Amino acid sequence: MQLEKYIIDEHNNELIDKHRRNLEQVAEGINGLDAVLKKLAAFNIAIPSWALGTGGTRFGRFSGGGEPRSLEEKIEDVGVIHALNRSSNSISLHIPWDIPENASSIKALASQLGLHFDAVNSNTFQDQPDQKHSYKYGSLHHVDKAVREQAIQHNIEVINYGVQLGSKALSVWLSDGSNFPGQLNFRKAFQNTLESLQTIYDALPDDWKVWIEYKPFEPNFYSTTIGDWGQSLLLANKLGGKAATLVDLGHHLPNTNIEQIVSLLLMEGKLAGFHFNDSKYGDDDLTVGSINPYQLFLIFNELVEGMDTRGMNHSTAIGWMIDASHNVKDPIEDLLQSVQAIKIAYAQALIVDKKALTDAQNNNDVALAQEILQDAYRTDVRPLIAEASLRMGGALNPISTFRRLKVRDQLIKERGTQTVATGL
Ligand SMILES: [Mn+2]
Repeated sequence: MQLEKYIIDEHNNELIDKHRRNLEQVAEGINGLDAVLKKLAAFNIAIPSWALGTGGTRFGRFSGGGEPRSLEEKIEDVGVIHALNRSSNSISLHIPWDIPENASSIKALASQLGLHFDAVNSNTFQDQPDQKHSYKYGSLHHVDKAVREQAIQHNIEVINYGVQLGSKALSVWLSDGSNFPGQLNFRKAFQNTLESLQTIYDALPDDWKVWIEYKPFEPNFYSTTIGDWGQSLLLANKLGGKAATLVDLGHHLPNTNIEQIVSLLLMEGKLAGFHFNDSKYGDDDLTVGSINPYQLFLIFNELVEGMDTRGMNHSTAIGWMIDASHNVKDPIEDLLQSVQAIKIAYAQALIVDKKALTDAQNNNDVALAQEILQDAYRTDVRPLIAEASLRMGGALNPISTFRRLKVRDQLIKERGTQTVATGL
């Protein structure tokens, strides 16, 4: 289904007076309001193709109704999200869960909805029915060259799909690791991974990048071959200028200072992109901003400061994507909430008084530095997000519009109650 703009406008009209009052109130205290709104309007976050169905755990999966049954329907769902928030103009495909059988018609459907294709993601963490060698003991790091070769070829195949769709990056996350001490020679595992990635790197088109994601544990519980940002950065540096590190918020041990990691990766020009989610314990894949919105703000504060220092375009220089799972929520509502939370943190980071903060840092005025950050964090920037969305033709309140328009009911009518989207 497609949402017509006039339907969104109708609902906006009911909310517009209250919105204007709220905006006026917050606008007063903001320097360079127009520039902030322009940056917010330009900011987009990619939606992964695997997040449009209900997520499951290893214990079970409770799907909701109206889940997309095909890649086409997944793209339509992203179209609904983008029509509502005007901030989700791309989709990130996972191969083989979402193989574009007919690339040109898939591309045409996406562009009709104002969407393009973000990074393509390979999968060597599961065995596929028709594959010769198993990834039980890893893929790119495997002790057997034949297994490594199979995984390399898969990644090259993913690049080829991406080329057909206009993607510009390959995103690699490996589950390679070990479950028990002694199982693996760490150095050989790293060297095999590097050698495999080098072959993949050499197959990248000139204007492509490879993003190397890291994760400390799960599915392996003793070691992960690309377990942290140091290991990812080491690989990226050895590979060359087209390789960089991808940070997934959930892929850190508890209490890791992620804002410091992104600051240094940006300094090195090696921050490829970001996977947003939130967590209480580990890689929980919860809705962005649902547990620790202050951390998200602190990360964005470093992102904005670091990108401005290097003169980078906030919206396009880095890959922004949600990587989360929704076990109990409507996936579209969850994604709308996540995008809003990201934009709130971004807006708060944009309104930090940078000059005052730098002065406070140079004067070792610790209390003032904290005041400056928290002053931005405690500002209710939601009217700014709403205004940016309105100016781009989106909804003032995407979730309430989604509910008012009974989008899920229509999807259930169209697709049925028993549909199951591909993914985890
Ligand atoms: Mn991720």
